[in-house]
Amino acid sequence: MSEAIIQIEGMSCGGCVRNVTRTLEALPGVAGAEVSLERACAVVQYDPAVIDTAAMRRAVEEAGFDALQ
Ligand code: 9UX
Repeated sequence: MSEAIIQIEGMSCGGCVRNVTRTLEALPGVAGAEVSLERACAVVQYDPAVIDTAAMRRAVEEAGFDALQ
């Protein structure tokens, strides 16, 4: 299992945090995601054999937020 930190811009409330958490945790290969509104980031536990961080960022973008490396 690997850990990645993704910077996420555009989260304004706890609902955004829930949406981003659900979005990330629904991805195959993601074991868990801890999303912080204050720190504007997600700490993601994932299997690098199944998913990469670019796919995670893409999913966050599709959910309506800006994801940075
Ligand atoms: Mo809160 Mo976020 O009402 O898209 S859910 S701003």
